[in-house]
Amino acid sequence: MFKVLSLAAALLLVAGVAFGGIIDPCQSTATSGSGCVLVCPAGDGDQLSAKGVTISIEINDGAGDPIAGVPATDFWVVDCDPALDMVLCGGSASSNATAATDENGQTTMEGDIAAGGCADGLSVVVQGFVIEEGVSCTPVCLDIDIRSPDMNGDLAVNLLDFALFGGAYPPNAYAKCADFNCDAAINLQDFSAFGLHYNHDC
Ligand SMILES: [Ca+2]
Ligand SMILES: [Ca+2]
Repeated sequence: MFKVLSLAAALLLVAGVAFGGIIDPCQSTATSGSGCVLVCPAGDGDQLSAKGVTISIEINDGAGDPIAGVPATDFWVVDCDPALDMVLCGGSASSNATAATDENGQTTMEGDIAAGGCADGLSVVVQGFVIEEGVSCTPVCLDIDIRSPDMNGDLAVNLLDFALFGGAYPPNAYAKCADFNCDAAINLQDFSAFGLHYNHDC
């Protein structure tokens, strides 16, 4: 009996220690507007802020208390749906927060994302954990469409991508990943965006 009680006490102690100051992805939040962002492996694509999709982040512990001082470099974004294959350039360095979390546990992500490939939604990662929501703690998927001249996601914009782009250019069938400004048409505007990033890589 004593052993059981002391085990329970030890567990409570561990739980108590773990509760404070440890990031809880489900108690944390990530929000943004909806939009379309062109990314390039070279990191010279659209700024999230310029496209109206600045990501607001709040980091809390298991008790719902804010955690200050989480470094900017501990944040990055990933494709909500791995099947759409957005590929990050430099991994976590591809998309950091603007600053460490403040006393309210808050920071933002406003800059560019160094990446290739295509995505129809982004999740925010903090220290390797995807920020979650709801009672079932499911990953937050922000309504941000990612398009890149690096269409095959090998982190270089070259002739392979040009062939893919050409394959989606009228009169060929529309392919959303080649619609770099998400205006439901593939035309000279998209071609111009492609040309701007030709030969770019990480
Ligand atoms: Ca490529
Ligand atoms: Ca377009």
